[in-house]
Amino acid sequence: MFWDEEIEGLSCDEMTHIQGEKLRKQVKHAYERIEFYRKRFDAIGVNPGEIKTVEDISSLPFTTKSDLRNNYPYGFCAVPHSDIIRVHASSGTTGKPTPVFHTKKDLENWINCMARNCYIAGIRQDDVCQIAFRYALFTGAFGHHLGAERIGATVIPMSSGQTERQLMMMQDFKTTVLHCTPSYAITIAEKMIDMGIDKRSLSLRLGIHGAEPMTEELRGEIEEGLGILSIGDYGLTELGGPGVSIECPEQAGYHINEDYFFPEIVDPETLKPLPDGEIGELVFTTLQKEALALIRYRTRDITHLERGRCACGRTLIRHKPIKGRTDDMLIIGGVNFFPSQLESVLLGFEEVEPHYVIRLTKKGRLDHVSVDIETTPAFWSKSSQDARAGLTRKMEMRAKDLLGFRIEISVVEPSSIPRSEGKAKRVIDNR
Ligand code: DLL
Repeated sequence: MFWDEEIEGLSCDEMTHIQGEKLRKQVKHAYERIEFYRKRFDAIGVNPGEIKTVEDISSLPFTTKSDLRNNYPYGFCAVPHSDIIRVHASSGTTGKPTPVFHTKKDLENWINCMARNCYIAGIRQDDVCQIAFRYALFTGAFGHHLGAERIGATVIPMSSGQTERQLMMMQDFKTTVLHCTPSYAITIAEKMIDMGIDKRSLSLRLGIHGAEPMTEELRGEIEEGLGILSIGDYGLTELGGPGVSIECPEQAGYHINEDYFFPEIVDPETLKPLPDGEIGELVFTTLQKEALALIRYRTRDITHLERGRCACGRTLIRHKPIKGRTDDMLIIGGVNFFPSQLESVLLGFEEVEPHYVIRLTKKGRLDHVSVDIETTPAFWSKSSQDARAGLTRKMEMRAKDLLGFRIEISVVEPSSIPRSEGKAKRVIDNR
């Protein structure tokens, strides 16, 4: 039933014990091999020998993306460069990328994490997996490719884009699993309608979607549009990419590979650890890395943790869907909110499609938020000006109830907003 019988059903005590052992070694490795950590530990008077159990982790310093940037490219590399067999990097388009390095063992561990994740999601040997993440420095495609291949499934390395061709391959090779971002899944579902392909004529049954947030409403659109079960998949380049956590078919939180990544939730302001169940910033310490050991890495992602056996039988600790990132949080007129909260409101209306942009501008000294959202083709073609104005009014009222201030919403023509093949850009800040 499980990919890793010994790990996935461990009791909390057993897991904590294993984590403690691994943490001790990882901290020693980081201290001895990475100058940045040696200096940080010494500066705050922490001796790695004092770290004996996971409870001791709170005495360790945090690591941020700026720390990685300031030590680009090899400052955090804990092994001789000749031991590195693979480099990936973040998908950001500006500035220097954030790299991740793999030794042979790191790559093998990544494959195991990804195979475990693909298995947890429900992939089996007789599946045909179409990888529609981009093959590039970006980790998404390679991770999914390696994991599905390790299970023994058939892998089609399509990369993202060429949506008509994606659909042709799905038809001809009877693809059962689609791996891509949630926004690209929506783009594919829409193209299917344009091409007159009936979803029931495809063999697709499962989608694994990650690299960007997926609200329940967006998941509903994907499941309905493609006729599949949609599973959320989480990770970040700095930790290797995907392979950190994944949902099982219960869709009740993301099981973390906690024998590889030790999770904490901290208050992003005070950096104090928060108890299970409280919402805060997700922080990870790697437990088995050779090349890029990271201590208390601040992901900026906001969520909470939940312990206990899942209905799937696994005990791996779960995090809830990511609400947003601390650096994506919008502060308008003193109110903090995440784009995902607004998305939930908008997609609650059946007259609209999941294609929208949020624009932030200044009106005088005040921040102004406006949203353009496409309607369904049926609504657009049948509705009068009054009906469209009535719909925007209803959406604006619902948004105001949630956020407490007015957002200007316009419904726009179907297909007028650019489609995404990777991570969607939904917020344009012109302030
Ligand atoms: O997006 C790795 C990945 C590839 C994960 C494919 C899953 C599937 P980065 O480009 O470094 O790496 O971006 C990492 O993306 O800190 C989150 O803010 C966001 N993110 C990733 N997965 C999810 C998810 C890859 N399931 C950043 N839900 C992370 C919400 C996600 N946000």
